[in-house]
Amino acid sequence: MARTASVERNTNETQISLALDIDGEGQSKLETPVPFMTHMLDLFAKHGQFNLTVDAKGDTEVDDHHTTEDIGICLGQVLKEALGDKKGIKRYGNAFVPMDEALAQVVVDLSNRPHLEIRADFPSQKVGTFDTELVHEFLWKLALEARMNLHVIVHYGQNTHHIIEAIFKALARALDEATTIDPRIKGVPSTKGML
Ligand SMILES: [Mn+2]
Repeated sequence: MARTASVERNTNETQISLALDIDGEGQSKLETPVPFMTHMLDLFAKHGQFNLTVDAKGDTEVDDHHTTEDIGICLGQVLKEALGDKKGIKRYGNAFVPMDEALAQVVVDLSNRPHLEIRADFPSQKVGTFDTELVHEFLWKLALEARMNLHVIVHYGQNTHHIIEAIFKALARALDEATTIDPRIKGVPSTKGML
């Protein structure tokens, strides 16, 4: 069964259509007014072996906040929907990714219990025109809507672009692992019998 989902979200602030194939080939088709997020979504798809389509418009004349946040909401929603009943998935994922001098670790549990822990310092408040505090906003809305437990630890790093890029690559790899179907796992990987 195809593990795909799509969503359309239209508000006075943003208009987003987003589609995800968990079992993809790392291909992305991205139209967003936030170039740094486009860059992050592109490498997220690539390193997670997901296929991702995003067509986003938003009130970036205000700032990138609403658009970044709402892409996070939509990505979380389609991830949850595409996973369906979660039968046979590994559920947990852990990935370390270095990017030059920066080292990020992301650990996920597709637990149906939303939580974000983030241990990361961004030396710069901006990367290009992008406010780095929006990384937290994106990750929290993603975790909330996907109903996953998401832990992000940046062990060290100096360059903020490198740090954020390492986070998104580690997120992709951790989610790739957690969503992988393991033929040894029968049913839902929880002693509760459901996730
Ligand atoms: Mn880069």
